[in-house]
Amino acid sequence: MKLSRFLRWAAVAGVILLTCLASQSQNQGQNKDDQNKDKRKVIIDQDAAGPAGTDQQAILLLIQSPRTEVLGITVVTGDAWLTEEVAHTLRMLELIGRTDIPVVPGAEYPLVRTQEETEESERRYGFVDWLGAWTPKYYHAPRELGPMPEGKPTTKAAGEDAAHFLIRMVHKYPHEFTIYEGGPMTNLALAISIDPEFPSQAKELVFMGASLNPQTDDPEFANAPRHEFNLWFDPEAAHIVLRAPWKKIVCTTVDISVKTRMTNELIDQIKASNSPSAQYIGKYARLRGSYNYLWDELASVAWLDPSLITKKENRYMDVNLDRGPGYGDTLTWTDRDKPKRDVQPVEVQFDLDTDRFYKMFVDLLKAPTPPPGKVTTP
Ligand SMILES: [Ca+2]
Repeated sequence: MKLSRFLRWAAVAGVILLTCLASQSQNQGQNKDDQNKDKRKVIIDQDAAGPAGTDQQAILLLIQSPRTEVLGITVVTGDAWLTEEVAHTLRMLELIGRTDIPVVPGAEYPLVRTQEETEESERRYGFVDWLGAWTPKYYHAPRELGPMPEGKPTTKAAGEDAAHFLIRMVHKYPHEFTIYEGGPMTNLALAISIDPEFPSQAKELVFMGASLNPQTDDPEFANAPRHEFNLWFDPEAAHIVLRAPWKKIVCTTVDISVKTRMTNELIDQIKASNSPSAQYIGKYARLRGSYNYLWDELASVAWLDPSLITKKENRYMDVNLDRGPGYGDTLTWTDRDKPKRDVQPVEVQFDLDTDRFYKMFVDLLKAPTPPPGKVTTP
C-alpha cells in the first residue's frame, strides 16, 4: 500500500471510529435522559436532624426509590439547628454514595417566633413535650454540631440559600416537581415572599404536619390535639404557605402518624441487608421513649405510592396566629364552614394500609441505592 493511500484509508477509518464513538456517547446521554424522563422530580425541604431518625429516614426513602429524582435537599431549623442538620445530611449522602444531590442551607430561625417567647408561653399555658432545637435536654448553641457518631462530612453544602434555590429550580422545571416538606415551613414562606409565582409554578406541595383529632394517649397530643410541631414552630411561615395558591396540597397529619411505629423488629429487618442505607439505619436508628411514629417516612412513602392511603378527606387549613394558648395550632374547615378569605383545599390523610406501608418502608431501605441518573448542574 502506497503511503498516500494508507493515509487516506486511515483518515476514513478514523472518521468512522469517531462517528461511532460520538453516536455511542450521544446514546448514553440519551439513555440517561430517558432514565430520568419517567422519574418523578422532588425537592425535599427538611429539618434534617440525625443520624437516622424520622427526618433522615424520610429523605432516604425518597432517594432509595428508583422512580424518583431528588433535585436537592433544602434544610431548615426545626427538630435541630440548621448547621448540624446540614452536616448530618451531607454525611448521610456520603455514606450512601449520593453526594451528587445538593444540600442547600435555609433558615436558621423561624420568621417571628423565638425560643424565649416559647419558654414564656410554656410557663403561662403549660409545657410542651418536643421543642425541637430548643428542647432543654438536647440544647446546644445554634452553630455547634452536637454529637455526630456517624462522623463529620468532608463534602460541603451549596453556596446558595434554600429560598433562592427553590425559586431557581421552579423556573427551571415549571410544574414538574413536587415539594416535599418535612419540617417547619420557613424556607417555603421565604421563597413565596421573594417570588409570589413560586407556589403556582410547583407541581404540588406534600407535607407532614398539622393535627386534627388524633386518637392517642400520647401526652404531646392528648390535651393539645391541635398543637403540631412543624406548624407551631413557625406559625407565620405556615400561614403564608397554607394560604398560597398551590395547585395541590397533600397533608400527612398526626392523626395518621400515630397509627405507625418504628420498632426494633423493623430495624432488625432492615439491617439484615448489606446496602449502605440499611447499614446506616442499622447503626444509627434508635427508639426513643414510648412513641416512635414514622412521621415523615409515611409522608414519603404515601407520595411514592398514594394507594397506601385508605382514607382521605379535603379540608381547608390555616394556623392560629393569635398570641395566646392556641398560638400555632392547626385550624381546619370544610366546604360548609370555611372562611371567605383565601384558604386552600388540602387533601388530608386519615388512614392507611399499615402492612403495605411497613413492607415498602423496609424494602426501600434494604435495597441498593440507585446511582446518580445524570449529573445536573443545579
Ligand atoms: Ca421533619
